[in-house]
Amino acid sequence: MSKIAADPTHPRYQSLLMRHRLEVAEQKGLLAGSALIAHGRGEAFDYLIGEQTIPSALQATRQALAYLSAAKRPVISLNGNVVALAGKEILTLAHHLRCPVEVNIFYRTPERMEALLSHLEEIKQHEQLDVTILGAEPDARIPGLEGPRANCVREGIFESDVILVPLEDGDRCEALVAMGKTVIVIDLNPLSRTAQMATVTIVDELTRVVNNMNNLFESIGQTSLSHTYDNQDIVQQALDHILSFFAS
Ligand code: PTJ
Repeated sequence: MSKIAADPTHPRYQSLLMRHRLEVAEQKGLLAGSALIAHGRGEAFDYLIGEQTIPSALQATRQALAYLSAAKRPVISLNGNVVALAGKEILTLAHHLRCPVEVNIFYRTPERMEALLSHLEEIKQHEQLDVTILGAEPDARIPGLEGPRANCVREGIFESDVILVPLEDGDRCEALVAMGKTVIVIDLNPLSRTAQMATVTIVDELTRVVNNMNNLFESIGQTSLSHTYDNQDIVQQALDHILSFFAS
């Protein structure tokens, strides 16, 4: 790690740390070719929201945790960027929620699947977490999607009632909603189709969200579902926050 990235007092420490994690993951073969472009887009939006968890995002995070805690068959879907940026933290969340994770990637190759699954297995052993890691043997398909990205595991994504899919693409989000699932997404871009389509949209940076969820879980246990929660309004509040950045 470079000297600057290792210095927590550096004003861009978090951003440098995330970039470093991606560099390491790239060397291990965990990432898609366009992973860094996707991250760059996320960084641009994060800059506009002030690199902080805004109140509407915290509201969405609480609602998401309530859905996941109350679910009969919750699952967390993982892609290359998510494993690279928050592998340990997201396995800890799954451990708290007693739910499986499923590696389910957009740019699917056997080599990447193998690298991601063994990387997660290493974290699980090292941290002594009790989590089922799925994805190695897909045996079902998400209806309405073409190609390998429709592949999934029956006891994981396919039969889940509540699914957390950080950094999801619009088509898959739409297909999962069409299957009748409660779909929770984390996406810094409130304008993305994914953000517009999900049941709960958390417009915040992935690692902040997962840390917030773990902290909430460890401090208060479960959060309760809000019956007045309005996801369109939550997304609008994120957009308004970004617009206020330009007005200031
Ligand atoms: O590992 P794979 O093969 O599944 O591929 C993963 C990527 C992310 C490359 C793939 O899903 C992809 O191309 O994603 P998109 O369509 O570029 O969408 C990524 C979305 O995530 C964008 O809207 C970004 O703004 C957002 N984003 C990127 N980094 C973060 C983020 N949102 C929250 N936290 C981040 N750290």
